[in-house]
Amino acid sequence: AAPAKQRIALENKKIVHPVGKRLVELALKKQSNLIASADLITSAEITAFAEKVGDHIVALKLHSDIIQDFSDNLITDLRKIAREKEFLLFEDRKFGDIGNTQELQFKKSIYKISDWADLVTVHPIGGLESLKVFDNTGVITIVEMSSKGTLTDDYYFTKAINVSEQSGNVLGAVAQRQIPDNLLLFTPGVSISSTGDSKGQQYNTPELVFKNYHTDFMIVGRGIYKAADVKTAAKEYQTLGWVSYLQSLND
Ligand code: BMP
Repeated sequence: AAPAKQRIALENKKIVHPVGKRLVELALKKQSNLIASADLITSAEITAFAEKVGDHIVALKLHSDIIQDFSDNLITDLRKIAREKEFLLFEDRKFGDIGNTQELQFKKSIYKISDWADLVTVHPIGGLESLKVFDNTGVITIVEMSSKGTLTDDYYFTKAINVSEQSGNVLGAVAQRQIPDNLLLFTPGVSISSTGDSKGQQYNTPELVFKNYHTDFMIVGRGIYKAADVKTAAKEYQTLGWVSYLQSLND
């Protein structure tokens, strides 16, 4: 592979989307590039998790449609914790339809994602115009997946990046490689202790993703929420992520 270009520090990235700017601001203030994925299935578990990890993260990522007792109360509680502990709410919905359907899913479902999500993920498979419907919510496109055998090959990646750069709603992308500096890079598939699972997930270490991919934000799920001590694990990932980020500025 071609050598990675010099990393641009977060504060020097040309991010214009207000939610992207806020995320960068939070990262610098909290010295964290950690997004915790709360892939838990009850409201009680999710709010308890948010309380424990809140100080260490810049965003809490949810999959609303796995929550068995999802309600407006959960969102009220999470918004309060997010305000107190200063992190954003990130719905990993991975929209992937025509604009009109995405708009209905975004605004009209029982999850009312448009009411509360600062960030949402979208597969840009529906093309540029399908991304218009997300209003002021920050869109993060999935341009490459972390799982073994993903169909997001170089051809798809290049086209998906082009669409992302053209859309004013998109502030960043999910990928496992460096992307243009006008987009923030979000990288899941990060673990300190595991290399994968039995369902195709593949993990890299925080050191690798900051050094090799020049990621801006790492997304960690089981590495934190399955830990015996969730708060300590979050702090560990935060510190290792931030040190790795700073180190990558000098490489
Ligand atoms: P874990 O660290 O437990 O493997 O969780 C990773 C999280 O990131 C999951 O919520 C998954 O849906 C998400 N994710 C991913 O793993 N790979 C991708 O390419 C895109 C994702 O959103």
